[in-house]
Amino acid sequence: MLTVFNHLHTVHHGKVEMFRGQLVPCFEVPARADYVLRELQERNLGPIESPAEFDGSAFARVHSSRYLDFLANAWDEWVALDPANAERDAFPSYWPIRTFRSDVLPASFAARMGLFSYDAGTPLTSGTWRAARAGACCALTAASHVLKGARAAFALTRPPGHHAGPDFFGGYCFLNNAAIAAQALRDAGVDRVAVLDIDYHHGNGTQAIFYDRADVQFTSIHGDPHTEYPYYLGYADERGAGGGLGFNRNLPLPRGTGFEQWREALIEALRGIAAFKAGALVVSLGLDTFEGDPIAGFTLATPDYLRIGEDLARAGLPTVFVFEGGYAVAEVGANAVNVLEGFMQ
Ligand code: SP5
Ligand code: ZN
Repeated sequence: MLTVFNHLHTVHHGKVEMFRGQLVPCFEVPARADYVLRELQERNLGPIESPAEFDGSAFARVHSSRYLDFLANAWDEWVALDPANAERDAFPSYWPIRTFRSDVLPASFAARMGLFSYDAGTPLTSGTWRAARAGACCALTAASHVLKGARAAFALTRPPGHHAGPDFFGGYCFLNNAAIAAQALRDAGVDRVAVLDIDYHHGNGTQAIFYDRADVQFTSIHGDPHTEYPYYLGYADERGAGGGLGFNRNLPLPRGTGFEQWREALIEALRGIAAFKAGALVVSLGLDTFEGDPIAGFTLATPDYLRIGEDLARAGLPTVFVFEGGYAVAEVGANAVNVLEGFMQ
């Protein structure tokens, strides 16, 4: 399988994130992508290339222009507030929740930081915009290979994307790489695109982007939001809105779920995807379902990921894989590459 690797990913390197009242070292670190790259090379999974250049128009198909403008300038604005900020990651402190306005774009940087985010665990750093942009280009390049007839392609990038919505960042995500790829497939003439999100955390950003659409079906298997991040979305009764009713499917599972039960949800998800008669599949490939993951609660083991790849292949669809979460750094390479190898067998 061909991999499109974001060689610029290292310029996004958060120092700390807010967790239980403390700033703790980031879980979402550059080494994650490097372990996956090394495993791809060691196991000779296929060619590894750099992304093609794309202008921002494909990003603007799923993100608002005021959000993209904010991201493009955020770091410079942060440093302009205080030159000492160059040594610190930027975090939001204020959020416009219920009863506040979101139509006004405040002049204050802090106020806009909160307007365009939903958690304090997602540091914005000097290289965030450059890394995220190159990552979205990886997703677009992978989609272009599939459009040209490749059976599958893998966008290996960080920061991840599936928590980023039309106009917000969060959950370590800034640009929604999977949504950008799915929209690009649609814009190139694929009538129906299925997105399957197998990260431990509900793909709230992707769901939000496609919630009222019947041309992109979104399915997510994830930790029950009653107890798991992102808490406020990902319940089974979220089925889509308006013309999109019936094209959103959430399969939450309790913390502690093991592979046999998880796989039943996967088979059920694939049944729904088959019924949708998609022309292409985008997989949000999170590996934080692994038993050793430090921030998640399922108990999948490394060999299980081969079987996941085999199950995904049986959908018989041209497939774009997009790297998402997975924080057991030393094992994330073997787990990711097992999915891809299982798929190609
Ligand atoms: C892409 C992705 O996987 N984003 C996940 C963002 C999760 N951020 C919140 C982490 C909450 C951690 N709860 C930890 C319990 C650790 N003992
Ligand atoms: Zn995750």
